[in-house]
Amino acid sequence: MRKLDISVIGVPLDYGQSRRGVDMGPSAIRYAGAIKRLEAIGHTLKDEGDVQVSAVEHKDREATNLKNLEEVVQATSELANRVAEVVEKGNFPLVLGGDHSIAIGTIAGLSSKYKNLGVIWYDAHVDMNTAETSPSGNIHGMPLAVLMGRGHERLVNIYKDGQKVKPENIVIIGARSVDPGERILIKDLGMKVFTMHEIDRDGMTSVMKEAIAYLQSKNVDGVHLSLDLDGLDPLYTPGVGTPVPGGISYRESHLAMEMLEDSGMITSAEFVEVNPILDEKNKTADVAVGLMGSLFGEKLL
Ligand code: B3U
Ligand code: MN
Ligand code: MN
Repeated sequence: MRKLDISVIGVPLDYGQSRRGVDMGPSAIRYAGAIKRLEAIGHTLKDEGDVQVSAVEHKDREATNLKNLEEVVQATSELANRVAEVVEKGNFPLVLGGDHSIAIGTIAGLSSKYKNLGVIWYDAHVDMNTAETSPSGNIHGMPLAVLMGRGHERLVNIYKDGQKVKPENIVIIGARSVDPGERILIKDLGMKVFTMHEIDRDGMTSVMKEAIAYLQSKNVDGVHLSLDLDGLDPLYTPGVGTPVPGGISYRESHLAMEMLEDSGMITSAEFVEVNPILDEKNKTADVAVGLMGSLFGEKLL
């Protein structure tokens, strides 16, 4: 098993969507024992604290249907710098959200080191809306489009200009809520998506084997896991802003994490959308920390 130097960065950002509480995600995940859990496996942990998130004055806002654009730009820009520092010193970035718009910053920062990054997007949604297609104006429904170079230029050009990930280097797992504009983009770009249909039909073992082999065939120089807790069924992770029934089970999710650990390919990770206000006794944060255990090599025997 790899022994990693893991740098934990919290991003208490809730401006990428419309429900309060997801800004408390990093605290809930720390409270659920993330640091000790990973230290017990044998890794070295450094808690780098939280990225500063603040409201921006309203006077100079541009007219856009993107909600809280200034705040998201500010926080994700700082996050990108912090992630870049972490990878430049050779540490493994583990980012705690916050809503999923933080992925714009995480992956922008990773682009300082990885020139052909692979991404696993574990999510009920595909997060590929743009200002034109978004039904909500919520930026947490847009990060994957932004990272492929599509969307508002202030977001696309965070950290450095343009596309951060190639569409063919992305694998989406768990999708079951896709908007019409997102469907068109997926088809146009020929993206690799394992919806709940494939997971039900072929089983998680087969899906993960195929996902891992697919990314290996792209000769990626690193793989980022972006795990939205709403990828799991709300039975297991009720503390999320937009739960969608019919999701990935607790056991399938642990298996997926264990198979990723066995592959040795994951070089960074983020766990997002934990909302303690909507949760039941920190259940969702507990699941997040359990999944981290499996992803980082915890073994039963
Ligand atoms: N696709 C919808 C809903 C959504 C996306 N991500 C989450 N919810 N968590 C949207 O608003 O773009
Ligand atoms: Mn998401
Ligand atoms: Mn989601």
